[in-house]
Amino acid sequence: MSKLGVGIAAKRVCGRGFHNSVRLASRQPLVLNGIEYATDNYTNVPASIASRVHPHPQLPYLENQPLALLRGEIERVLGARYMPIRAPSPVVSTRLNFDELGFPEDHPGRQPSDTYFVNKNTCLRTHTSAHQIGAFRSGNLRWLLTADVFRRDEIDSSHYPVFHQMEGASVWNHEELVPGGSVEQECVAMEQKLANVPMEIQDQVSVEDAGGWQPKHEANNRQGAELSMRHLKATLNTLVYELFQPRWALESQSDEPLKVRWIPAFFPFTSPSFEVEVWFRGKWLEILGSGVVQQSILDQSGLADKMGWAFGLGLERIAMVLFSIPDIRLFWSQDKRFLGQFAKQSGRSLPLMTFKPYSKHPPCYKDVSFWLPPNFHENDLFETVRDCAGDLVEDVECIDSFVHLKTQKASRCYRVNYRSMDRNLENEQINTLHNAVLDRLRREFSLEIR
Ligand code: FA5
Ligand code: MG
Repeated sequence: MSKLGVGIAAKRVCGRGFHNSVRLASRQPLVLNGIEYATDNYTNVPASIASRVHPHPQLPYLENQPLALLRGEIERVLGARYMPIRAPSPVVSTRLNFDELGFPEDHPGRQPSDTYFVNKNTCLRTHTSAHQIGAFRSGNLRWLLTADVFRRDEIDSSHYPVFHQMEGASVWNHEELVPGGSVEQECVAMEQKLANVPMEIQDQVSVEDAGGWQPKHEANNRQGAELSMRHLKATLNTLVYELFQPRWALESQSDEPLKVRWIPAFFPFTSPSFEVEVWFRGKWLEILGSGVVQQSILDQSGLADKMGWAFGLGLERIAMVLFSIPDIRLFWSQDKRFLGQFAKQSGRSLPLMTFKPYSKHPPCYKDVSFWLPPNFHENDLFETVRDCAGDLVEDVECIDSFVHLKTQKASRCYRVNYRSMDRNLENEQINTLHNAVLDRLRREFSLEIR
């Protein structure tokens, strides 16, 4: 289920039953990129996150960075007709990130437990869609925007509070969306190529299940909406094929073709909406969300007479699979043993290589057990650990939970796994770190540690 769709991203079972919490505000201005922002009781950006805020996204633009190689490949596959846009600072208004996109007031994505708030009306963008209207307003009808996005989330090898997305979109005048017109010609060209490659496309979703056509489609240009959707599917199936086929061919032992499937989704800013999944290493991997752009978005963009599609994909998730990168923290490594492996190989912009882990240093587990205070969300715990230990924390897992029969107090026990990616950690150092975590939990959330 999509985080920005009908539900919240799947959380560990232990996380259920927690209430959302808002960290006590210091009321001192928050400085991000040298700019001071007023704070209030929504403010929940810790120092470790504030230090990741830059005027533009960084990693997808660094040489020898896997995320940069992947961005380059996606731009190459989609072609020069898509205007590449490097996003501005991630500090955006909640109007841009939520309201203008049609998020209802009570949408879970708006909770301070899930989103970093600078103050009530300003947040760190949680998705590239925050810039959809801006990109359209600047006059681009086809574009591909890259940004760092921020979400409060669990801690494990595939979740990090900052990750990168690319958002693409294409819209046309209604006159172009007619049989035999330029859009249909592009569809036919892409579909003919796809018909001749070894890829199985599972695409039986009914439009009704995917949110249905919009009122304006039904009233005005249903045929145009159908062509937009057809173009979206041909474009993204082509992208999936180009990205995954070389890897699939190298790894798959059988004659089985690469498989992609389209499943219904819900996003407030597209309808019909779909998620795209790729069958890889024995499971379906969700790589993107997409759909036909809501008319309200086009109206706000000054493009009321147009129609088209948009999608948003996660770069880390794809790069981890394509290059066999085992831990999402590695993307932030400056270690030559990491970046050196992604030095460009001649002739290929996206090297067909498998990352070789250069070390596996021993882990160090520390548990923390406490009585659950009211209004505490497990993301508060995750973030406190992250803020104290930085990238030395690999995983935090709920290992026990029970309710005391007499007092009815709920107890939780979490196991924190500390492990460095590039050196051995001394037990003493970890004890100091872990004690700092416990101190802060006591101070900031009045946790009764057991
Ligand atoms: C969105 O963010 C929508 N804005 C996508 C969209 C754009 C839909 C345009 C329609 C039109 P979602 O939360 O599902 O949706 O994230 C999109 C993609 O980002 C996911 O498919 C996944 O590839 C990636 N992603 C999401 N959460 C994470 C995470 N915690 N870690 C790594 N990648 C993630
Ligand atoms: Mg999703």
